[in-house]
Amino acid sequence: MNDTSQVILTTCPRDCYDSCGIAVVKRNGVVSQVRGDPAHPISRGTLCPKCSLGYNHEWRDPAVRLTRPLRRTGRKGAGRFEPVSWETAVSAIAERLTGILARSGPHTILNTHYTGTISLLASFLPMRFFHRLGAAEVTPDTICNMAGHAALGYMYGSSLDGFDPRTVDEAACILVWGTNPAISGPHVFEHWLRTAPGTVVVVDPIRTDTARAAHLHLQPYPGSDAALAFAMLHVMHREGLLDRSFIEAHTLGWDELECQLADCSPEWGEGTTGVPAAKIEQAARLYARGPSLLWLGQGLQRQRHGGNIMRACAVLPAATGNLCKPGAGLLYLNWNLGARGIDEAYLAAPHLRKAPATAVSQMDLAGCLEDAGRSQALFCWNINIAASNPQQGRLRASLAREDLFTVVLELFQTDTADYADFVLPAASFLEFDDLVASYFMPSLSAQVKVMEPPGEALPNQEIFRRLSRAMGFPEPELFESDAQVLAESMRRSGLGRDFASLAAAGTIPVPPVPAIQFDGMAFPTPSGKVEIASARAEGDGHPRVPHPIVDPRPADSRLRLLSPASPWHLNDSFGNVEKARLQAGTASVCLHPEDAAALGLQEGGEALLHNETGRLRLRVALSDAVPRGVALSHKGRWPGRESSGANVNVLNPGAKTDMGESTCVHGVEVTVEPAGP
Ligand SMILES: Nc1nc2c(c(=O)[nH]1)N[C@H]1C(S)=C(S)[C@@H](COP(=O)(O)OP(=O)(O)OC[C@H]3O[C@@H](n4cnc5c(=O)[nH]c(N)nc54)[C@H](O)[C@@H]3O)O[C@H]1N2
Ligand SMILES: Nc1nc2c(c(=O)[nH]1)N[C@H]1C(S)=C(S)[C@@H](COP(=O)(O)OP(=O)(O)OC[C@H]3O[C@@H](n4cnc5c(=O)[nH]c(N)nc54)[C@H](O)[C@@H]3O)O[C@H]1N2
Ligand code: SF4
Ligand SMILES: [Mo]
Repeated sequence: MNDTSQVILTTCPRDCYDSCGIAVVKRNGVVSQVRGDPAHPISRGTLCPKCSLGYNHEWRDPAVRLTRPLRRTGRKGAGRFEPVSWETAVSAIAERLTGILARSGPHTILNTHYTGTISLLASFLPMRFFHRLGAAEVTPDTICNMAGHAALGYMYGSSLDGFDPRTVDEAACILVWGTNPAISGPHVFEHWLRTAPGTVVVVDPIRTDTARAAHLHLQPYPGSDAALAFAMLHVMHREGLLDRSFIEAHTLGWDELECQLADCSPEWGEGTTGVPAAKIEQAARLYARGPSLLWLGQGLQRQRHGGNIMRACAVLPAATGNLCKPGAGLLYLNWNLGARGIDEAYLAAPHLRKAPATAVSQMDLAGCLEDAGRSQALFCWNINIAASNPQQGRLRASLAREDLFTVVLELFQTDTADYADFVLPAASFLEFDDLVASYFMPSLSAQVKVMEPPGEALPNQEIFRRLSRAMGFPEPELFESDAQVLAESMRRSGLGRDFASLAAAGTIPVPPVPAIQFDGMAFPTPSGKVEIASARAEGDGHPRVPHPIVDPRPADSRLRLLSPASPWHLNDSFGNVEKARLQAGTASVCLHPEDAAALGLQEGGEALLHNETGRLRLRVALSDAVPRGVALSHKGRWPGRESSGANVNVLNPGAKTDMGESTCVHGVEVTVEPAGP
């Protein structure tokens, strides 16, 4: 028996709170299984079911993956292509770009990208090419979390320095607000939140599995969270639970907020948010007593006034002194790469850009692509806009523009790839070395090559090296190899390790021991304090302080549509994994039984959802986990694989949040009625 078996550690780079450690089993040099690393503190030996299915089937199947560069032969969107050599593809793209640069200028070349992979080389190195090109930047975070970043930036000076989750044992209370880790970070949920000794309070309009596992669940109507935060502050104020000395020493503008509290009694809060006054009081006391952690979700700020909501909720830690000590603090994303020794500017090389980039919100993308004066070419990499962006109908119509030169880098033939002039096959995370930084745990991990890419697929960064060469760009930064960048990144990190040593460890904690958030009360704002009142916000045209404003309830018996994370998809990834599709079942909308009865809908029946933006037929499911007035339909389906040819984003008008020009995808309103035959 010459059977040799080998286990290689690597890391899942999906856009997920978990950043699971992976163990890849190879037999006789061939990958036989991709599973969880038993020694990894978060994954502990198991991957989530979607990754387990995807990584052991379609992601390693050359018959499903893109393996050769493709050139369009049919009309846009038809998905008809012919294989061409890399040389043909790259020189044709370079020729077309050179013409556009000369005729229309670099600002008409749009760069859309996001977090299809969050590994550092595959997401930052391509930016060197786009900076050098001078392309317009479709602001990535506006599809996800920009309102929260803007809001916390004004108040705390940073949205990327969260509490250290490793101090959870010292927290008496953990307030989880507008995130559902039971789905969006299943291992963080299982091994961090569920094992926490403190009292868990969850704020979510839906009775999610995260809410079911909590000691206390507050169920506000979507978009009413600022009022809920103000009602909690009212209780703390009335009952002497505020930390006056912290407020005095470390915050700015408290009095401008305090004067608004008198009107925000728990009874007012109940009327405004739907949360019983007694529960508001209970949550306020639990949180204020502390020490308390506050986890502010990305789902929370996807509302019309998402920025104001984030600011109002983020007052709680400052008002109660739940900051700058173990077991206290707030977390949005732990994504300060500098704190892990990663030099983002080295990776992305923004100095290659000669003039400031034209910025386009993802909410304006469809409109921009309709206008040939603003858009001559479009690059899509690490993103699947035909599935994930708003205004799906309008966007797809604009992608069909014959004169819009479109290049898509992908692992799979997605709906977006169907509109490309050239589809370039990208290597997956199993096929090249890279680095991964979790956005929840303070850690750094290795992504390790365990197999060759299928066919001629290449990592994103190598594709852009080839394009840089074809464009005749001379800068050496554009040609630095992965090995050089990994070595240089590790050297700059000051961690005293090279990539091989990180790869042997899999994941390392950085810093090695738990840190105190904003240690020494050092807030990176202009005043050095928590700016409850912000002159910068005011200068940008926003209110100086947060207000207890609530989005009006939908009129004309429309429902509020929430489309959060699905357990069987990671955004739109795994939408083509057959076993995950079976598990996810037919696309559905979940309604409260009383709403369904009033609308004449039954379990298993067909509903038509429609609004000024689009229409979509969905199977009806009933559950009282969904409150009255709300409709729930998860994101993540591939439009082309649905009988309707669309997914839930066909209903999203792409309205912008109050701050950051970001998505308010959980603020969509729809009419729901029985679908005709
Ligand atoms: N209705 C609704 N819509 C939403 C949301 C919602 O809550 N509701 N959420 C929004 C949010 S938060 C986000 S972040 C977006 C994300 O939406 P998408 O951008 O669609 O996100 P992903 O599915 O993570 O990744 C996109 C693509 O990247 C590809 N990919 C993976 N690895 C690589 C690689 O190494 N190279 C290349 N070139 N491609 C790769 C995958 O195959 C995938 O097709 O969706 C948004 N859309
Ligand atoms: N399985 C899986 N995991 C994922 C993803 C996925 O698609 N699938 N996506 C990844 C990405 S890109 C992101 S950004 C994160 C997002 O993960 P989360 O931060 O968890 O965000 P969402 O899934 O959009 O919504 C979370 C919860 O917010 C609630 N919510 C909606 N509106 C409101 C409101 O007005 N107030 C309050 N209090 N709650 C509200 C929803 O009911 C939902 O239960 O997850 C990541 N992880
Ligand atoms: S998607 Fe998230 S839960 Fe699933 S394996 Fe990757 S990191 Fe873990
Ligand atoms: Mo996201």
